[in-house]
Amino acid sequence: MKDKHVKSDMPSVTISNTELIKDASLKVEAVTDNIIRIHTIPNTPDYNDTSFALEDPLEVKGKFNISQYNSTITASTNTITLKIKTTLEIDIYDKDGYLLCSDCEPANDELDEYTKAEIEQVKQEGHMPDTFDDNIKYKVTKRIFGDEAFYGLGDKTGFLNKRGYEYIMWNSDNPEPHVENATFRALYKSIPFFIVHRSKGTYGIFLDNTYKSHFDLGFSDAGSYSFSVTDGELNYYFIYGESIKEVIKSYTSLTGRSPLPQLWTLGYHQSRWSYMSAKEVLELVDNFENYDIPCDAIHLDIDYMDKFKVFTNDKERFPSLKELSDSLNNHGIKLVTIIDPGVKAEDGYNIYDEGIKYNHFARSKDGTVYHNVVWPGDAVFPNFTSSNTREWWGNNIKYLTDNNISGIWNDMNEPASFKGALPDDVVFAGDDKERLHKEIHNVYGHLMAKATYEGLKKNSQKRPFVITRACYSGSQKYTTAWTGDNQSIWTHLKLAIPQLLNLGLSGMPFAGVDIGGFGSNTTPELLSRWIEACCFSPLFRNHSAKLTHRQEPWAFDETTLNIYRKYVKLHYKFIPYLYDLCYEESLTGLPILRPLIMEYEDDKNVINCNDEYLVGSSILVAPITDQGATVRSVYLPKGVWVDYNSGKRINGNRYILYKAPVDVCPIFIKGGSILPVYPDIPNLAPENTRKLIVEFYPSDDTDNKTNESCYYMHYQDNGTDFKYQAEEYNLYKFSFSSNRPNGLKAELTQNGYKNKYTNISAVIK
Ligand code: MIG
Repeated sequence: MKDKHVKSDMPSVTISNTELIKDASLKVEAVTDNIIRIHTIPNTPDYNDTSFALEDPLEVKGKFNISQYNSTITASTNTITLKIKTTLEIDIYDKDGYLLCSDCEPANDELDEYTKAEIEQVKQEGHMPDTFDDNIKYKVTKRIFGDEAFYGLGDKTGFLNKRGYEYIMWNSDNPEPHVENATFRALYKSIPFFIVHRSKGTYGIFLDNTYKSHFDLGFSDAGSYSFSVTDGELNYYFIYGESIKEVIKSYTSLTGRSPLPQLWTLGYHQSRWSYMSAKEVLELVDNFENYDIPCDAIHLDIDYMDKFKVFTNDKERFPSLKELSDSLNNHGIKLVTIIDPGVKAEDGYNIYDEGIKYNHFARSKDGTVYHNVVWPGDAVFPNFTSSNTREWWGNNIKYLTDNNISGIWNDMNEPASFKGALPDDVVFAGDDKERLHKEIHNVYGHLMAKATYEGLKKNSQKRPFVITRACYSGSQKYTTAWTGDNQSIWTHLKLAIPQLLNLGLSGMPFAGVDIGGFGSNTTPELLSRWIEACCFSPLFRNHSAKLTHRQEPWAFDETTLNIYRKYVKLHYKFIPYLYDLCYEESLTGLPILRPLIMEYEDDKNVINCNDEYLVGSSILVAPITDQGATVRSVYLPKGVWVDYNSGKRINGNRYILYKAPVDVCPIFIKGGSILPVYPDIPNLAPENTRKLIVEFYPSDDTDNKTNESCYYMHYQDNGTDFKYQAEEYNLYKFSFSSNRPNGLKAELTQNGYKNKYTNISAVIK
C-alpha cells in the first residue's frame, strides 16, 4: 500500500479531456517491455495511487517509443506495439505484427429484451437470472477472436478454462455446494488475474482494483470478453508473454511469490471441526502411530477457544495448549490453531479492551465501533488496513507462539458475518486515509494474512505457516490457502483439480482442498478417491464439519485405511520433489501443480483438461473422480511416460484406457526424469529427513539399459528458518549416465548447509 510512482520518468501516453472518461485521464505506461499498465487518473487533487497487491513501489522501466499518426497513437516496446485510438480503444500486436488483443464495442445485454417486471417475477419464484446489477464505473470489452482459452481468476468454481462463464470478485462465504451456477460466480477469494492463451500468443490481464468487479469471458457474448469495476479507478496490467509460464513470472514479479515454507508444512495435516479436548488430540497421535500413517500437523478448530474469543483457550477442554503442543512435538507433530477476525465485544476481555482503547476496530459511518455477530456472538472487526492494528494483531500472536503453536489458520476473513453483510460504508482508517468497506472487503483477508505472517515471523523467527480462506492478488507472499467449505460429494472431488490448478496459475501455489469433503458425509470410496486425487497437493489436509461422519483415515474399514496409508506414504515419498518445486516457485512464481496446457502449450487436446494435472513437469496424475468407476481414459502428452503403478513404458500423444480399482490412482512419470524421494518416514522431523533416494526413470527400460543421460537440481536447507537467505543451503546436481558404472553422479554445486544427507542412494526404475 504505497504511493506507487517513484520512478516514472519514462515516456507514457496520457489521454485526457475525452467524452468517454469524464473527470479523469487515461494513462498508458510500460512497466517493462512486456507489462503495460493502463489506468485512469482522476482530476482530484487528493488522489493517491496505491495498491494492496504490490508490496514495493512500482517501477516503470519499460522503453516506450511513441508516435502519432492522425488520431492513432502508436507506442512500442521491444516486444509489443500498442495502437491507441482517441476512442480509447487499444489494439496490441506482437513483434510479428500479429493482433493479440483488441478492444471492441460492448455487446448488447440479452436481458434488455425483458421488462423489469418480468425479471422481478422470475426472481420472486426463486430463480436467479444471471444479471450483474451493480453500477459499473468502468468497463473494458475485448474481442474474442475464437482461439482463446481463459485460465486463472483464483478459486472460482467450474472448469479449468473459464471461457463462456462469468465471475464476480466479492469475497463470499456460502456453504451451499459450490457449483458453476450464477450463485457461485463469487467465492471466498478475489484474484482478479487471468491468462488468455491463444494458438499464437499468450497474455495476462491483472485488474488491480479491490472494489466489486465483474468478469465476463464470452458469457453474454461469444465474440467478446469484458471486465468492469464498480468504483475506484480502472487499473489494469496487460502482461505479454511468450508462454503461460512467462506470463505467470511477470504477474508474480508484480504481486510477489510464495516464500519457501517450513518443510513440515508439506506433510499430512489432520483436522476436524472440532477436536474437543486435549485428550482427543492425544488419541489421534496414538492412532497415527498405531496405524502407521505419517502425520505432521493436527489442527484445532474454534472450540479450543474460551467462548470463541481469539487468543484464549478453553481452560477445561484445553487446560494447557503448551503442554499439548509439547507432547505432540515429542512425536514430531505440530499443532495449528484457527483464528477468526471477529473479536468478542465483552468488557474485561483483554483483546477487546485494548482494541477499543487503541482504536483498532472498524467504525460505522457515525463514528461508533461497528458491531456484527460471528462465532463469539456480538463482535467487532479489527481494521487491518492500519499498520498499527496489524502490528497489534501480530503481537497478540505471541500468545500462540508462547504455547508452541506452529501455524495459524485464518477463517471467516471475507469477512463473513451472521447478521447480514457489513454495510458498504463501514469505515477503515488506514495509514494514509480512510477507506470504506466496499473498497476493503476484498482485501480484508489479505491484510489479516499479512498481519499474521508478520506476527508469526516476529514471534517465532521461523518461516510463518498461515492458511487463509479469503485473499486477494499478492496474498501468496504471506499465506497458503484452502478452498473453504466444500462438501463430501463427487462433484467437489472433481472440482478440486481445476480449482487448485487455477489457484496455481493465479500465483497461489500452496493451496489445498478439504480432503474427504467438509460438509455432508463422505463414504469409504469417496474418501479413498479423494486421498488419491490430492496425493500431491502441497496443502494436504483432511477436514470435516461438525455433525458430519468422522473421516479420519481409520474411520471406516481396513480397505479404506490401507488405501489411505498408501497415498499418504506416496505423498511423503515425493516431498523432496515438492520442496524443490517450492524452491523453484519462490524464484519464478511457477505453480507446483500445473495444468497440462502449461507444459504442452501447442497441444490442443489439453486446452480443456479438467481431470488430469502435472506435478512440476515430471509427474502426471489422472485420478478417478467418478463413483463406481474403475477404469478411465487418460491423455498422455507427447513423449514416453512410465506407468508408476506397473513400471510399463507408454508412448504419449494419445489417449489410453487405464484400469484403476479403488486402491489405484493412475500416475505417470515422464520418461527421462530424475526424482529425489524419501524412504518410508513417519513425519518430517529433522532426524527423518537425512536420507535421500534418487530415482531415475529412463524412457527405455529394455534390459534395464539406457543411453539416456539427464540431470536434476535438488535443493536442501534446514527447512525451518531464514538462514537460507544467508546462503545456508545446498544445491545438488544429480546426473545419470549409462556410461558410468553406477549411473548416478551427485555433485554439490552450492554447499552452505552443514547438515547434509547422511546417505544418498540411487535406484533405476
Ligand atoms: O461458520 O470454524 O470454512 O473450515 O471448520 C463455520 C468452523 C466456520 C468455516 C470454515 C471451516 C471451519 C468452520 N468455519
